[in-house]
Amino acid sequence: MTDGMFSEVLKTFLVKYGKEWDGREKHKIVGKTPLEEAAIIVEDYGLPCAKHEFVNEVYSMFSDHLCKVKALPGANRLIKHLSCHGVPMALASNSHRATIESKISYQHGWKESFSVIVGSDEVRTGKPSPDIFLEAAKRLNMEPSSSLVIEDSVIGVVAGKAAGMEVVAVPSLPKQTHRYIAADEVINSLLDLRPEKWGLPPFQDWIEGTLPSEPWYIGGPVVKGLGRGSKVLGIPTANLSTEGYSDVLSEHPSGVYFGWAGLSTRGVYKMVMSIGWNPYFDNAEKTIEPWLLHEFDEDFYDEELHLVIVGYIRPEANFPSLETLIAKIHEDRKVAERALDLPLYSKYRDDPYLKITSSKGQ
Ligand code: ADP
Ligand code: RBF
Ligand code: MG
Repeated sequence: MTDGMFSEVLKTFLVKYGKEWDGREKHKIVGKTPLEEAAIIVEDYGLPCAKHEFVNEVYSMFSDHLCKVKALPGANRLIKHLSCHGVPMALASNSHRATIESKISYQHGWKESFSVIVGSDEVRTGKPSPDIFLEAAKRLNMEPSSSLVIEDSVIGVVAGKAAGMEVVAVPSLPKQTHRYIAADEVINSLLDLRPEKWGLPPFQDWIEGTLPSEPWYIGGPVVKGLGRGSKVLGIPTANLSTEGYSDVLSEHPSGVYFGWAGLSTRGVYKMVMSIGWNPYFDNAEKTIEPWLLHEFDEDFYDEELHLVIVGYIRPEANFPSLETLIAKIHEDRKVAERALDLPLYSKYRDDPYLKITSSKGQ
């Protein structure tokens, strides 16, 4: 239950008790069983109800919301890929089996892809005990040592390692990598999983260093950033405000993307950008930083900038020096410049969104 929807339900629930959910407890409940979750929240908020009452109430509210839960970025792609290649898959969660089943019933093709489901109510102890994973391997008829666990919680990583499995962590909260040291690898999103590293068939949808996506759209006036782009890196980025884009941004992991940029009074240009916290600078705020691949004679703050984003290049990374960061960004530029000439991507140059002169909206 580590998705945004659960926070929404909790918020509503706590209001009934005159309390406010501030999300601070989020890292404490990630990966816990429903009862453990309840114990933490009931205690932290001093709620006048018993753990099981909490569970019953919250989960009945929650089940009304399950149909709105969106798959994580890259989840459908991964599931389709593995099931096309006949890789046996299990869903092993600290949630109860009934919750898991109703949750995945809204995701197209998932039920058929997971031949085994194990909930924490089906074993003696939930994660971090290895029971859930060992039971999953047993039902799949697989050796634990030849199983790969993909986990978003620290507790789950510990459970996977205790089961003798290889574990890739995909933290559900940003800036948490350091808490996942037990994992064999920590990746930023499922888009970054390289199945061949784990003896699984590689993805075949990468094209010349880029991963195509359905186009997505963001735009608004160019705002002041932290003043580092041109000054520190020699790479100006026309920052957009993240306000109003929380939905789009939560559907797309932080990382380096590319596409087309339309400036209301000037034209349409190739564009490569980073979205995220810029690990090298460890910014407190998430920023959207498009670099328009064109030489301009002047600044264009406050001008309307519209972006059509057509693909992904890589996750944001930290670098040992400013020089290596700059070199990497120039490499991104080359990848984007070349890819945008492919018909697959070049066709979006004519997207009407790039020519709209009014503010926001698609
Ligand atoms: P800030 O931190 O305020 O974003 P930057 O040093 O990143 O400052 O500079 C970005 C500004 O430079 C943009 O807002 C824009 O007005 C201008 N600019 C000039 N050329 C470009 C370009 N090729 N791509 C993006 N912005 C550019
Ligand atoms: N910053 C990072 O800390 N890590 C990165 O991997 C990274 N990649 C970037 C890729 C591109 C294409 C661009 C335009 C910027 C990238 N930056 C990255 C962001 C850079 O640090 C940022 O533009 C400056 O901090 C200016 O605000
Ligand atoms: Mg900038």
